[in-house]
Amino acid sequence: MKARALSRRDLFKLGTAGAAVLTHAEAQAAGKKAGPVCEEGGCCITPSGDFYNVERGKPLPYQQPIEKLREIGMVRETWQLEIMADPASNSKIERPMLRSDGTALTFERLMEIAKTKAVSYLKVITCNNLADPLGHGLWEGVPLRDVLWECGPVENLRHVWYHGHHNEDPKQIFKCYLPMNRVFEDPPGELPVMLCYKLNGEFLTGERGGPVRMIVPEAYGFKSVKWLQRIGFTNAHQSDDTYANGNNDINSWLKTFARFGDLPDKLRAGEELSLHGNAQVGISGLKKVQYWVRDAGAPLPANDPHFTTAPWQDAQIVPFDGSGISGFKGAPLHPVQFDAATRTPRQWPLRHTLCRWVAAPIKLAAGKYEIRCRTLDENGNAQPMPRPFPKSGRNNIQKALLEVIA
Ligand SMILES: Nc1nc2c(c(=O)[nH]1)N[C@H]1C(S)=C(S)[C@@H](COP(=O)(O)O)O[C@H]1N2
Ligand SMILES: [Mo]
Repeated sequence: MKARALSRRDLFKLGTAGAAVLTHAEAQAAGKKAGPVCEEGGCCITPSGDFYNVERGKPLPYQQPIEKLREIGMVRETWQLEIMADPASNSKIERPMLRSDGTALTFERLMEIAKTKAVSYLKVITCNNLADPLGHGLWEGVPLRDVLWECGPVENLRHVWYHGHHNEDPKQIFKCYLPMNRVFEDPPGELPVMLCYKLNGEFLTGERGGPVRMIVPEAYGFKSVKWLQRIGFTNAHQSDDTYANGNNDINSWLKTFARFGDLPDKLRAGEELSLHGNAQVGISGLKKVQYWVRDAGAPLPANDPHFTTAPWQDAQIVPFDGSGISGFKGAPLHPVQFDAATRTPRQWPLRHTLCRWVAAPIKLAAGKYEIRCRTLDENGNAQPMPRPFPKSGRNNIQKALLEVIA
């Protein structure tokens, strides 16, 4: 995995932020990746180029010359997706889609299917191994089931696996599995797994995983395989994702948690402090974001590692404001998330998205402070419950340090 550059927020969290570190606006002005920090509006839409990347591949497919990209099918004109019964399994399908006989799925054919089946929805991409979301946007694609159904599935079908372009080097493969039933049926209120070709109204760039990537709405980033190349129907009864290596929990749903945005690390007494940040809305929804300011010198509450008895204060979730989202215009918004008549979210925040929160300004006396933020999910459970284990996604209570100078 390629390490990403430390953002200002990372530094802030380490308590080392200084005047020389770029703010979000400065990062954008300097042409650096700005991540999904949202400084205005309720909806933290990340421009495609501002996403942090988590990617493997030597070379990375999108960094190759255009002739090579054409050759390996990593441009829309030459992209082909193969769908087959896993040769290592006894799955039966009637109509595989193969390169060898010219039946592989082309981008043109995908667009044909999209005319009647396309959907789009908001989703945050988060790596279970990183504290911050990588980016959030409106993804458009065709439900995977609509393409798999054309292959005529027959029997012995328990999972699908899929992988991206990997330089034909088995060591570089990045493979994922999904239960067949997850693909063919969405539980009530859930979004479809999709073959995705657009983000925020534009075709996917190579950096973002184009021509086509998988998007799995409720899952961590590793299920959303980029540079999609092949799908297999298998009778394997278990998932065997590449990401199962490294102790990752491959069955984890997105968790709910709050993060701070750009905050000062020093203030003068009498100056107002406006706490703000974003919150990831996981499978269990988001009821509240809360913060807690404490004197850094005072003892922490005894026998309460998750600070459940601390005097948490409520922050406010910023209402949805879609004014800046050009991709909404013609997008085939999914009815699970959006009202068809008003083309606005049915509620805010929505599950699997990133929202913005702010707290009423406060003034603090001179001293050193620790400031924490957390979420309460729709079930009323405070983060990091019910699953505080980092390998299924990080949802620790974030701590920031602040010095108020007399
Ligand atoms: N083909 C391929 N797809 C991939 C990966 C990869 O290395 N190769 N990384 C995965 C991981 S671990 C994450 S967290 C997300 C990151 O998506 P992003 O780079 O669009 O932010 O992509 C996923 N898809
Ligand atoms: Mo990841």
